[in-house]
Amino acid sequence: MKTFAFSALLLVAVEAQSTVSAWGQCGGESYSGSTQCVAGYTCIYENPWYSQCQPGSSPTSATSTVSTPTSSSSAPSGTGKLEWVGVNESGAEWGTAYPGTEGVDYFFPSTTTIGTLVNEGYNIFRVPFAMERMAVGSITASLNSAYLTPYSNVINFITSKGAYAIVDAHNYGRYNGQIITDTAGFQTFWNNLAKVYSSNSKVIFDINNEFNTMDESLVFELNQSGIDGIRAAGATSQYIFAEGNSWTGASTWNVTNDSLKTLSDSSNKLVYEMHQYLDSDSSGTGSDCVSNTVGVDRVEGATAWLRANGKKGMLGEFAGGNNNVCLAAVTGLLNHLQANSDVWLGASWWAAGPDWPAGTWASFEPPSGISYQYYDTLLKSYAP
Ligand SMILES: *[C@@H]1O[C@H](CO)[C@@H](O)[C@H](O)[C@H]1NC(C)=O
Ligand SMILES: CC(=O)N[C@H]1CO[C@H](CO)[C@@H](O)[C@@H]1O
Ligand SMILES: CC(=O)N[C@H]1CO[C@H](CO)[C@@H](O)[C@@H]1O
Ligand SMILES: CC(=O)N[C@H]1CO[C@H](CO)[C@@H](O)[C@@H]1O
Repeated sequence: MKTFAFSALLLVAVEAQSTVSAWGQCGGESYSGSTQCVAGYTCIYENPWYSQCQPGSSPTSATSTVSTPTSSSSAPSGTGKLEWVGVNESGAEWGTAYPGTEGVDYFFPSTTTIGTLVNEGYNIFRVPFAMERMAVGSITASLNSAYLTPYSNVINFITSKGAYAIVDAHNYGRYNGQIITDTAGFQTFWNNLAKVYSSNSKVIFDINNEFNTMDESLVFELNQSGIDGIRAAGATSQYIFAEGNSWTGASTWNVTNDSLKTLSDSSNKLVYEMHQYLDSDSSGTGSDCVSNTVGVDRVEGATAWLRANGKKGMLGEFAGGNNNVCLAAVTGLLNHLQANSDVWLGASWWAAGPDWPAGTWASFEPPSGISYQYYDTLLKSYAP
């Protein structure tokens, strides 16, 4: 209500100013431009930091915080809040020297900065690891405690704070660079690892990061064997995140991964994890976003797929650069997920981690990561 009064005042004060173009920013903390949209568009309040010119002649409610999705899929029935908002904590998967040396080839995330983010309201952290370090020499090897112990310290720290920790095998469906075809061995790997966390319901198992350029039936089988291995370990209370082929992209999910809808989970806590970047090739290598609306454009097909198949989704990786176009695209994306929170459970930014240089465009490491500085206020406003 306070915000409403403030916007109304602002509107009166700047009436004489020029108009803002379609999808442009028209309000928000420290914004000083015009709040009047071009004909046919209305300035919609999204959050205290951002209002946007969206199609329509007048808002249904000036205090509405959720924009109406333009998707042609059936109407959302979201609760208006995501269950999870957080970040990736990258570092332990770095490098290709196996098992390699901690502090040289790879790094564990900082529990200090994770604590900072938890205190800000973030409640999910995806912690990538390399299977080659967890099981050295072969995927069926017993787990390597020199790597598992410090990794578990991070996981246990996160869950002790009440947040969820995603145990992410960051392997692209490969081990030592070779596509994993031994589904039984893969099941053994997950059985071994799930035993470690079987009594911790705040752990989430992420079977594999970004399968790509491999046979879809193999992706299916690896996923299914991972699920089966985890449940057979007695880890029955946890969510499992399954990723898809084609780098688990949300924008291509509806045309590459339809077969994954038949994965089965005896605990019925399976969530489809998708990734989406907003640069020209969706790779996340560029900090530019192709348009103000690309966030929504690239996920609405996945939203429709999730709803049509009665599934839940998690946007496990996303990011945008530190510029106005990306700010609009990221805001639109988060609003879309929130408006469709009946099928989207959450989102996690790529990436925090102590060893990203602070100037790396997507760095979310407190206090000086460039994206942390630019996006923290916005992102945490979506936290549950
Ligand atoms: C698939 O999803 C994309 C991205 O959201 C969308 O543009 C496209 O129309 C969808 N295609 C089908 C067949 O649903
Ligand atoms: C349909 C299908 O491919 N099912 C497979 C799922 O994965 C398990 C475990 O690897 C296989 O036993 C199934 O044949
Ligand atoms: C490889 C694969 O599973 N492709 C399927 C992905 O989903 C589309 C749309 O349902 C199917 O047509 C493809 O066969
Ligand atoms: C966009 C981005 O940061 N992608 C990263 C995803 O994770 C892999 C493995 O850590 C990195 O190599 C990518 O740069």
